[in-house]
Amino acid sequence: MAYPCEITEELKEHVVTTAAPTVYYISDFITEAEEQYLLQEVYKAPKPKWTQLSGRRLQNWGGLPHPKGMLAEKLPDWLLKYTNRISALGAFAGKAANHVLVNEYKPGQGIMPHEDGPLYHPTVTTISLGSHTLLDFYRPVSQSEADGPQTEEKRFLFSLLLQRRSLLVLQDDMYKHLLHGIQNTCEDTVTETVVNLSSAAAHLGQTLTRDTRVSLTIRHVPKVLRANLLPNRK
Ligand SMILES: O=C(O)CCC(=O)C(=O)O
Repeated sequence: MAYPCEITEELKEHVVTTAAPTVYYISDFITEAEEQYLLQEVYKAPKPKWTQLSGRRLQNWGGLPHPKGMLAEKLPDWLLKYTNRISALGAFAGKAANHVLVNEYKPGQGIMPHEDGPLYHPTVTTISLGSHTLLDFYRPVSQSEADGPQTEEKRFLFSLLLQRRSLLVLQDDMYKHLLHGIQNTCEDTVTETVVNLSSAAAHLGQTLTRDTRVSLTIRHVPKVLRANLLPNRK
């Protein structure tokens, strides 16, 4: 199937101009019924499909990204419906998403600031299920000693409020230069550092209590090894 090589007009309507380039945020990208369906499918996966990390657990679908190439596995139909919908927005420059990371965060869990790195096409798209979260953005540690101590607090730039059922698309500087992370907290207070207040239908001073959140992080891994091209191991 052919996908648009450029971001479609439909997605362009959802650009967040108050963040660094480039963020698209679509509220209610999926319906409540679709959210329930996706959560059911995530929790139907057998126990060994989960990897337990110290602050969250995850499922990997599509293969394990690797510098030598990902040994690609077909995505299940319940994910393909949504990965194809996102590819059809032109998010992956004409390519189809072929990798999904499912993260589950209980209230009080998060993820350290990090970059997604060079194994992926430089776009990350995320569907949030079950709960909102605040995704925080940081500038990288400066190499210049003149900049003094590089605490996380000093490097913090702004946050995006991701409501349940929303789609987030990050590209360009947001993907390539900034780090993103989620605080280990049970509650979020909406302040002026949240730059997508209107599109996320939130207001200043609001306190949002976290529930269990499942995120589907949907990406395109360009370097892929096909199983039938691998050397025969006897
Ligand atoms: O859960 C999220 O929205 C962020 C996930 C993430 O940053 C990652 O999987 O690398």
